[in-house]
Amino acid sequence: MIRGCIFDLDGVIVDTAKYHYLAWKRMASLLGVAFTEEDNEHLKGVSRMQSLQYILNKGGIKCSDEDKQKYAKAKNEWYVDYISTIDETEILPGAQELLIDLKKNNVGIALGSASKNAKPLLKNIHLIDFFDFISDGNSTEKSKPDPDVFLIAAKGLNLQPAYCIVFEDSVKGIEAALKGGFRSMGIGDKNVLNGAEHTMPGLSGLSWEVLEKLY
Ligand code: B16
Ligand code: MG
Repeated sequence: MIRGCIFDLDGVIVDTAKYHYLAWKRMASLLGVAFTEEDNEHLKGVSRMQSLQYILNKGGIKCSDEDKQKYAKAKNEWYVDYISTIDETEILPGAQELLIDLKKNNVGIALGSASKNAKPLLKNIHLIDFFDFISDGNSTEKSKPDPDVFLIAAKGLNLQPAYCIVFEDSVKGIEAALKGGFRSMGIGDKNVLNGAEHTMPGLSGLSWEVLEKLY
């Protein structure tokens, strides 16, 4: 019996995963580290500082905490610049339709994103009012695969994890959902998100009726 839906943001609701990728690629190149799309898969759903650490490790680079803060700040400034002109056209197919349908059926809606830029982003694409609760990178220091960001979201909806579906495009996010005792829907390639209970290429075609049947 499902009462709530918890959505990841980047790569599920809005097409921003590519901007994180571009900004990290720029930073990696500045640091002289090769950075591929495959490397990027490891960063999806991962906090800013842990993403930076992945790149530093890959390049065998050791630096001070002060430098790390400087690099993370620069990446974020590039990312914020990329998303500054974002609008409704970058909402991923089916996302808005599903949110409308869930609202109509009184299903709790929460965000469970690792991003500290989640709120301004949701405002820019005019979807923020659909969310009953927002749990994001400012809500917890613990990064996916820790389930904390989703547990905070479920608490915000006043629901137990078992009554909520987590929609996630990252392997670490699906791992977090499973650890937290949530139902899960992988958004993307089912060979990559093979831990998820169900997988869909995107939110297109999903409705409350479909979800009720699946779960
Ligand atoms: P920020 P999600 C995650 O968002 C992204 O997938 C990940 O690439 C990013 O590093 C992380 O947010 C932190 O984002 O630097 O904006 O705080 O997929 O959990 O919605
Ligand atoms: Mg994501």
